Amino acid sequence: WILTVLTCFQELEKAGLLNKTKIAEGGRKLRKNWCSSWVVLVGNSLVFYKDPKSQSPSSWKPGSSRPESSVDLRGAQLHWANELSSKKNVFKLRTVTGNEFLLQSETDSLIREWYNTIKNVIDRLDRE
Ligand code: I3P
Repeated sequence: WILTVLTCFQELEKAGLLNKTKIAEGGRKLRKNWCSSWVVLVGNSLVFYKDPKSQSPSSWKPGSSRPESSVDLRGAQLHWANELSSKKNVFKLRTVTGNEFLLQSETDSLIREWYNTIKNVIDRLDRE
């Protein structure tokens, strides 16, 4: 089981807080609703959790730590998209199913790291 645990840790590539909004669902445009999200890149998926800071301690339950949503990165497209927002440091992630997300951070280095890490996963999956 130690091997299993090690494998799990290897697959966890990155985690952190980003601003997120979904802008399309199945190709249909949605109204923006920016919120802070705890983003975890694990294996082939980007998983979104509610920002722990936005939850009061009294409302926290073990069950509430389940993901809000997750995105399969296989076949996904990633583009810088500063033209799609008044915010800086924005990129767009589009899934094969036509769901589109904008992700943003005020910190240049942080958003670049996220972009590069997600891009590497997408490129790796494209080569498989
Ligand atoms: C939206 C909100 C978003 C903004 C969006 C507005 O208004 O202000 O923050 O996106 O701009 O429409 P509302 O709250 O009334 O829905 P950015 O912060 O990314 O610019 P947009 O419509 O030009 O995308």
